[in-house]
Amino acid sequence: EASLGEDDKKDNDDGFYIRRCVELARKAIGHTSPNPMVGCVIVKDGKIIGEGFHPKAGQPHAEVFALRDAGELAENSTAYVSLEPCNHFGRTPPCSEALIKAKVKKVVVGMVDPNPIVASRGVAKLQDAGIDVTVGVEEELCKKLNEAWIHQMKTGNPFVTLRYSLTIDGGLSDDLGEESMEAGGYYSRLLQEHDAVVLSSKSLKKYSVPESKEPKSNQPLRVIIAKDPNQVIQIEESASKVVIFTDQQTGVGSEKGIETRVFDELKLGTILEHCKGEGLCSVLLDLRGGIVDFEEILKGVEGNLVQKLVVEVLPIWGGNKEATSLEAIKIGQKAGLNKFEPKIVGKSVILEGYF
Ligand code: AOF
Ligand code: ZN
Repeated sequence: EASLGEDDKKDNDDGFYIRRCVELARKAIGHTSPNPMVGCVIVKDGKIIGEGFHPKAGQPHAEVFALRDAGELAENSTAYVSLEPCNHFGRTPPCSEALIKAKVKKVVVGMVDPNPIVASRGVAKLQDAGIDVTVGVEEELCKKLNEAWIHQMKTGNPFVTLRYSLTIDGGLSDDLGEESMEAGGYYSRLLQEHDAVVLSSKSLKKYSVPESKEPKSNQPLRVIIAKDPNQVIQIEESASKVVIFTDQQTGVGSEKGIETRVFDELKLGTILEHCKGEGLCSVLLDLRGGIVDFEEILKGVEGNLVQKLVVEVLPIWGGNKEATSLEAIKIGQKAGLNKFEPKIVGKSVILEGYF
């Protein structure tokens, strides 16, 4: 993504600096879970004197890095943060206190923290200390940045993205577009953004287990749904973790002692419940090869198990029309796909929607 230049500053400086916070926060994409991505800039006399972002759960928050960067100049400055500063002792001490100690004059916050242990207490603490606080600048952008984390924080359930490919004549396809797996390709980015990807073992016959090609990327846990009885799943050595989910009927042999979990029934609900139990905050359901059938996916959508839909339309003909029946159309309609601007990625069209 292009960096923000002086030209983007326009007349609304608060918006400009919060957009810069979001840009900084994104540097840690895929690395902060179960924490959000957060960016912070310290501004004095119209100049940025400090910048920081939260790199990883357990490490200091964005504000701490930005204040360190600014040093003593932080006195009488304005701090911009994409998420409300925290006010609790968690893995790290409260950022509200760090801002007060640094004697900042004003704090501009993108959005309040939905975390019940923070929820407006950070803002209150700053105000009690006489700091001028503005809340809700570029709020939509800040919410989009952490859509998965916000959902997980509010519901306790993982944020689930459903993905499938359609051919130009509306059939279902097991293919990905040529550029989709490359660095900058949308699939590579999806992998980077999610804690886990759920795949069908059927898709592995034709494709190797996908890994994000983004530089220094997080690699999601790869959950492989074993659908072929007695299939031996062979997986190349890789940095990312793999786990096989299977049911009692199928059973599955695995090479190199890959971790295998056996369930009574491999239903969408069971799969996601297990992901939740493992502390996974976001899950990508990649429908290639079929994880569960569309009827069940539709039920999952209706039961609010799935939050987001990403469809890749490939410039080829002749996908499987039977599998795309009525349910697939209903799923697309429910996600309001027609309201969204399609993106052209390589030779594919990508549609995104929310349920
Ligand atoms: C901020 N700035 O950069 C982040 C915040 O376990 P801890 O101590 O890291 O606390 C995690 C919580 O702190 C997280 O759930 C969220 O509410 C807040 N994260 N807050 O002011 C940051 N990462
Ligand atoms: Zn904090």
